[in-house]
Amino acid sequence: MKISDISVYVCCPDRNFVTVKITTDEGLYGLGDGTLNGRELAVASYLENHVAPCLIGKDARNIEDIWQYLYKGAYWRKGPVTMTAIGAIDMALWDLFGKYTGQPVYQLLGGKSRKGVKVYAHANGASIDEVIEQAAGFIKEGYKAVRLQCSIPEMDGTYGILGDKKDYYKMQGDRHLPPEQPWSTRKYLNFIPSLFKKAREVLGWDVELVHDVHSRLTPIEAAKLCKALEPYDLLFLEDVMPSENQAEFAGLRPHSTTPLAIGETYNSIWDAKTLIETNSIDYIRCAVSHFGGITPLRRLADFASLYHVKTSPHGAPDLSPIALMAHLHFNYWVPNFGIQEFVGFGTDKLNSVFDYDIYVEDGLMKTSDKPGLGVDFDFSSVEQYPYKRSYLPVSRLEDGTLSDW
Ligand code: KDG
Ligand code: MG
Repeated sequence: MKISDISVYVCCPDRNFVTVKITTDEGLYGLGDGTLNGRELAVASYLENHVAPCLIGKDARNIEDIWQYLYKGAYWRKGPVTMTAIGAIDMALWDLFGKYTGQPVYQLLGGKSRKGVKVYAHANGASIDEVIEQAAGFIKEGYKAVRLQCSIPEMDGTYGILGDKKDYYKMQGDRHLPPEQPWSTRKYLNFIPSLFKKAREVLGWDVELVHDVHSRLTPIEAAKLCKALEPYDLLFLEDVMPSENQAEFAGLRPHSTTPLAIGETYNSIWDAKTLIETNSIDYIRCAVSHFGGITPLRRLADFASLYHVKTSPHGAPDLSPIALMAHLHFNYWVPNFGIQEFVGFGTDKLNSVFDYDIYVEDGLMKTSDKPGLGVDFDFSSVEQYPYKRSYLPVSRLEDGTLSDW
């Protein structure tokens, strides 16, 4: 089964997605997600100009060799653009191999380890009551875990806590440039424990609660927050500090038993190695797209299992349904599975472009047994919903200093 064509599609059904299609001489095709929020065209160009020409004629079944060829063979290793491109190719090859063998990908990975994949929903709001009301709605629908994010009083529009009021493109203005948003660590730290206090009072203790700090704290601030939230028994606190300095995380452990999660910006096992082997985290959140595909994610999970670290792949709306399906298959199999982030089924436009085979039942995400990843793509969407330049917001302190986000 030789690779005969690799095509890249960039479309914007309410937000941008990069989709890779690998076609073989047998007429089968596989799909991969190459979306890197705010840098979509860089990945598309890397794929079209640097990756595709090298792969034509290769046997599509040699998934591992192709991964090594693109990773080691390029000399320039890691980095989000490169690894997202490799991730898209790897996903498409697993999809293809599934179609070729007539098996769903989870079966090829080693079969199902569970009945379904536990997910956490997102409750976002402008006030504590709004967030809790949303969370209660999810619990009623059967979700067993919810992430709570709330606007901080007197802090206008901070990314990650705008909830339903966020219009992604309007935020970026007529020139389509990164929106700038204010940040005050003091206001945040003063406020956020009250959200979880009220959540436990109203929602009780059965539901698992998650919160994402978006990498905004220093080590001592992070320690304060971990301690302050300890009474509310979170499933995990995500990205409590910026992700570069792995060694700093070990310093949080003596302060608190609040479980920690990180990994959505990691591109390689080397980004997480120290964190894992020093038992500094509890959940590793690397994504199939930005981490270079199913092939390295499997290696990471096996390594993490030695240290009791569970997987919790990133599941934001800027990962396309192809990545969501790849996570679903991976999660069905992975022995040290923790939980999957799930932001819902997307907009009507998105669902008219991607045809993906998932449903959620009693808080568990499931799929039927279609061969491959179980996802298809409307290739005409490129003309119908062309790419629109778009950026993530930039965060500044109240005095204007550029800050972590
Ligand atoms: O592109 C960045 C988003 O995917 C990210 O900010 C979302 O942090 C996020 C999450 O946990 O879903
Ligand atoms: Mg996050």
